Amino acid sequence: MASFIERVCLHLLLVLSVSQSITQAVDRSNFKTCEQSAFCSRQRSLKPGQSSYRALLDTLELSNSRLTLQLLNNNNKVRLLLELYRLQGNMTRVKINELKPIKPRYEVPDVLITDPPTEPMSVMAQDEHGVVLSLGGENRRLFVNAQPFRLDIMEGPKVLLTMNSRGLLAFEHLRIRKDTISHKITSTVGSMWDKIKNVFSSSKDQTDTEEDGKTEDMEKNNEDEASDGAEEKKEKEADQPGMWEETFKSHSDSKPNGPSSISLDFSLPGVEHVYGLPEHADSLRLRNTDGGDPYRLYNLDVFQYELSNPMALYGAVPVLISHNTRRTMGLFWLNAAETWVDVSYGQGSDEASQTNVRWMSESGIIDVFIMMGPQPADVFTQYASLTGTQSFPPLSTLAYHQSRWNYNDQEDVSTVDQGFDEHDIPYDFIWLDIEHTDGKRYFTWDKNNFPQPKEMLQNLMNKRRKMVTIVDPHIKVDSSYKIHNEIRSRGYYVKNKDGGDYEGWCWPGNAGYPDFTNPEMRSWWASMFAYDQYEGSMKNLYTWNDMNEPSVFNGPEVTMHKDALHGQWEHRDVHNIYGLYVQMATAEGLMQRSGGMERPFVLARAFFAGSQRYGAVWTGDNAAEWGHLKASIPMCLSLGLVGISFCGADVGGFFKTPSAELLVRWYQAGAYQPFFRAHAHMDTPRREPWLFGPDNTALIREAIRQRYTLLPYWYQQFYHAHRTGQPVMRPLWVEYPEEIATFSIDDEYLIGRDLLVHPVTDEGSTGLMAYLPGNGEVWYDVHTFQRHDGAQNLHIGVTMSTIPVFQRGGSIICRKNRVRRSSSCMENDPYTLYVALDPLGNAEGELYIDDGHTFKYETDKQFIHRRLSFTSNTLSSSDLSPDTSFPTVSWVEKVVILGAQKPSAVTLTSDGRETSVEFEFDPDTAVLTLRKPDVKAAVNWTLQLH
Ligand code: MIG
Repeated sequence: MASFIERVCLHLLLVLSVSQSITQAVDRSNFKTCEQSAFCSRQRSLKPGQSSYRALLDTLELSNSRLTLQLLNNNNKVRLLLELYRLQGNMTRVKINELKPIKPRYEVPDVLITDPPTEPMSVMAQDEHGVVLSLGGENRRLFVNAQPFRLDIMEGPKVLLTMNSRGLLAFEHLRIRKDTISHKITSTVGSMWDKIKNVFSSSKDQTDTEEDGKTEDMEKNNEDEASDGAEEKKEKEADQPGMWEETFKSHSDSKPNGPSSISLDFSLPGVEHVYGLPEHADSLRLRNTDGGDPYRLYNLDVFQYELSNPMALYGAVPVLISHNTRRTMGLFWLNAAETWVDVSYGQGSDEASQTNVRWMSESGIIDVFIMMGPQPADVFTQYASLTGTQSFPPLSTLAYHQSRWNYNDQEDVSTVDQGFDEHDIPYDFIWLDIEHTDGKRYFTWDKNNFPQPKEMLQNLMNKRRKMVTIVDPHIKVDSSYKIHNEIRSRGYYVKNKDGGDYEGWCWPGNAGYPDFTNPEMRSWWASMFAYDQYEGSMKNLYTWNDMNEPSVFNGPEVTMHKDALHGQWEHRDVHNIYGLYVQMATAEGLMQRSGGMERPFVLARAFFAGSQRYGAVWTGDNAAEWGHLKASIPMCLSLGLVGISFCGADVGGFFKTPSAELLVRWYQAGAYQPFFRAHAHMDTPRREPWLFGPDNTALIREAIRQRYTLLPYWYQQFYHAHRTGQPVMRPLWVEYPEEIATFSIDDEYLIGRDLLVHPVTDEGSTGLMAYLPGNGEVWYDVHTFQRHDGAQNLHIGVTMSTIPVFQRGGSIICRKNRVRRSSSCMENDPYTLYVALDPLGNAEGELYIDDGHTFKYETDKQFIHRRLSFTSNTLSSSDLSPDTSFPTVSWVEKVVILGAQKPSAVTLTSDGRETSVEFEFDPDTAVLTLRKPDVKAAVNWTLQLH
């Protein structure tokens, strides 16, 4: 335990760094470069060349859907086991582990939603140079080249992808420390050595039958080099710095298991654009990392992060998407250890373009899924089949959230709440940050400032509004704190390398970190959200998990020591998945407290592959700068590409103070991003929407109101994302995969297929250029209804009130135009249908309705899903899911047809009755408005234009 003096000093340091930082950028020296990360530097010093690995074809075994083959490292004779699977849905899985590791290596659990179903593979040809396997489909084949070891995936005559093409497969086998063996064969080490020998002799049983003395090799594998060229090789195999211990700043990493890193390279011929690998504050298209650092995936609490660089941030999803006009593919590197990824755009041997990608992870195994598309939508489907889809959020969580660090007390909450009503601005959630707790003890309330949490929540509930409180995963070490006592006595804390409870410094002072990788711990944690456990909680209270990287103020790189222990695994192995488990356990808690009836909402800062199943994420501590506003677009787009659709950035910027103009622009942009929350640092002046004069209040009100009118569309998009795994917020190329002009667009995106958004992100802007995609497509400005052709750059003049948004011709979008205090208040309100005709006079859309917050849509088929279509001058609503129902009173109050011609009459047919409908036609804008068709949203009807 730290002494009192130490604590005070640390605290002071912290406070100092927090306040200083307001004017500073990230302190890069707190975070490792690849050079400073021993394994990255070892791996990266290995240059492309002939691979030292050879596939031993005589070890090939093929069962129906699994092929195994040994790989031999010619230098040190260590053998690896390669496993290949052909997976259903046009995917290939490649696993590489040590054939006989001296102890198991970590394989990431809980990310894949099932053991991926396989399909049969067969050998098409085999000789001494290699094997050709059939992967089915359009003449898809996998070539295993024996020496040097290389894998090629081909379709017809084309190579889609090559693994180990540049010979960068490198697998640091687990080993016994040499100086330990030679210098200190004491009794303890001796017995350890014996144990390891036993491991070998037991593994021998399995290999005894193999020919040519392989088992002998095996015994020697890990310590003795083979005799050929042994001297030189031994030199190479000698321990390198940082293998058994590594220091960074004042921290040392004890590395009891020694080196364990892995690396593999992939070449993508014909590819010039790759995306993904969140989280980085960088462009959507990944940049060339030659000559700089690789993209780093290591969940870190990076204070004052900088833009346009590959440094690690709070979350990590090891998925890369490649795209060209013919094909989209994905690579999913299932590894939770610190990972670096090099991207190099260049040329292949035939001078055609080629992208090379190299993955390096500190521990674990190589387990990579190659998702072969071919369309963008196929890759999303493939990835969703592995890791699941976005959880379907409560409708209200798609509305506007008001947060700051902190709303001080109950009165503050109620004043802000009233402020929204006074200024006629809707909002659904108000958030309480860490100051609401009793001394940063989560699950408690500050007794002075929040003496009556239930009363406060009830007041919100009366207005059909909700609250989120923060629950962080660091627990104050305090014997009078129930949560701490329980975790300690149950042995649920992460342990330090010596076996005691790991303690670090965080908001509460000295803190323990629950071991969320332990399922027992997670279910205990979940039970703490029960209404009778979390005192003062009610059903309109939801949760925010911050600091789940985990953030440890006095830890190396502000996180946990890598040699801390999670059961048998080191923190090193599990680091990037820790945050996912925190959000998983919390979401489970919110579900359980309602007996599994209510959909949870949990916002988390750290995430991993699969986090989409547990809630929303945000981009952390951004700043009130135009550049950060711009960056929010590629950051959320990158997350959407890898399954995490529910993404947002702090509206207004967390650090610093936005100008009124920046704040307004940020509201306008945020209103069209999935997670829409204003948030601000404690030290910044208050910035509720009405504090910047009536004009700005009006602009912000209008942006938020636009969000509310579009909630039916957002909700339908999330329903779709949940069902199919398609992203909600999409880069243009996802829908226009052959349009090269869209491949590097960072400042514009689609919501679903039908809304194109180009927020204003420049100071003093009077106009911008938007690219309208699609040859033959038309786009309608949603505010003026002006129609524009696709496949062109369009100049748009902007004023402070402009939010450039276009609806695709051919689509039908449902809105609710009667905006009220909160989304729940609008539940039964009528819809207005916006029918945007394509050049042939057709349009299609959907309408999804359910109760907005329970699982009954799933368990009891309680929902309505309708297809709306306009063709041959007839708009009709038909049932997309005839076996489901939901008792809604919502009705259609208006239909607006864009790109229309004037009819002579309009008739409605519903329930076998035909009535005539009033209409208005504006010849200047070609807008036809049908007033009060007065038809229920949930029944079949047709509206015919004559
Ligand atoms: O170290 O809870 O990103 O949103 O307001 C800062 C206080 C801790 C970081 C979060 C931020 C939150 C703040 N937290």
